[in-house]
Amino acid sequence: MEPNRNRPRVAADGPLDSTVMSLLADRVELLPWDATDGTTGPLDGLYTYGHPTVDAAMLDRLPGVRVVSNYGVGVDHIDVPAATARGILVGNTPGVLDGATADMGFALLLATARRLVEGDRYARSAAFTRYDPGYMLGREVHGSTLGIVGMGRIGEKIARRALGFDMTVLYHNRRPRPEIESALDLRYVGFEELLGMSDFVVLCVPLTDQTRGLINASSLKQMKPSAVLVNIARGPVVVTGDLLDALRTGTIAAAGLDVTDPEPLPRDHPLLSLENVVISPHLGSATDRTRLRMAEGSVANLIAGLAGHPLPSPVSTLPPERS
Ligand code: 8YV
Repeated sequence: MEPNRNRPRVAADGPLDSTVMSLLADRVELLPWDATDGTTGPLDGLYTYGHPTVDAAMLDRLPGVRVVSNYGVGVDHIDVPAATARGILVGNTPGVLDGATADMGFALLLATARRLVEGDRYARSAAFTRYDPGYMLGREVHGSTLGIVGMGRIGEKIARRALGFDMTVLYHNRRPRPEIESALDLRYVGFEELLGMSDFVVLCVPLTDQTRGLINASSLKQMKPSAVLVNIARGPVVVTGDLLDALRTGTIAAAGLDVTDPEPLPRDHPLLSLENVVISPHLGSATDRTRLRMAEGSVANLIAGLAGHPLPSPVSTLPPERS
């Protein structure tokens, strides 16, 4: 069948957010992701939400694509240099989800420290017959030391929340950020120092070649046996098998994971049976208001890119001769 060329053709990975669907209706022809195989006609744009992979081979198959818009901030699934080299704009939605993601990081930190999910299971079970002052003792959050790995927008929001919990806050980042250190009472330390000193380690880094496998057997050994690891970044920042061993053997005390590798974990994965793990299904930005802003931002990027305009929120800009 001859493709309808009245509207730009965009392949989108589903299921799509209902706001995105309504904002795009009548403006683009939405096609299933399978259309990226190039056999059903040319495409003008791609719309993703944290996955699937957009690599150089796909872009070579689809020479008409002018823009790749991602619903979310992390673009580790997109080969941004390959897109840029082909004159394709890539857009994401930073800024709008920092507060919600930091809230989730803190929710996991508190839930893991105070054994909230384990307690919920116990409170619902037949085993709970009377209060016992000795059961389910958790870890104190207030007054403890928090180590934030990755001091971008989300890391900064985590630090602000930690102030309200009277925590000592250490951070490690590619570069120190002296401009916020005194305002937020933060201290920049080396990665290993952070691991050794922190009661809670929260991961807020993007997934890159440098951060893949950052938390592995050797880094876990440098943490306190009483420490809690919280991952709100990307699953592959942590080596899953090494984390499992560390949690089983008491190298660290507990983990709160909003992301895993793989995601989801296989249903029979041993991590899922550990009591000292709290896992959420990648809920970092999952609030109604944040989702609305992500939908609006990602659609604005897509429409701008299709029209040949600069993106309101570009991941990278094209060299002058291409833009
Ligand atoms: C999204 C995220 O939920 O923005 C990100 O990078 O991980 C989350 O906020 C994810 O991209 C799927 O939409």
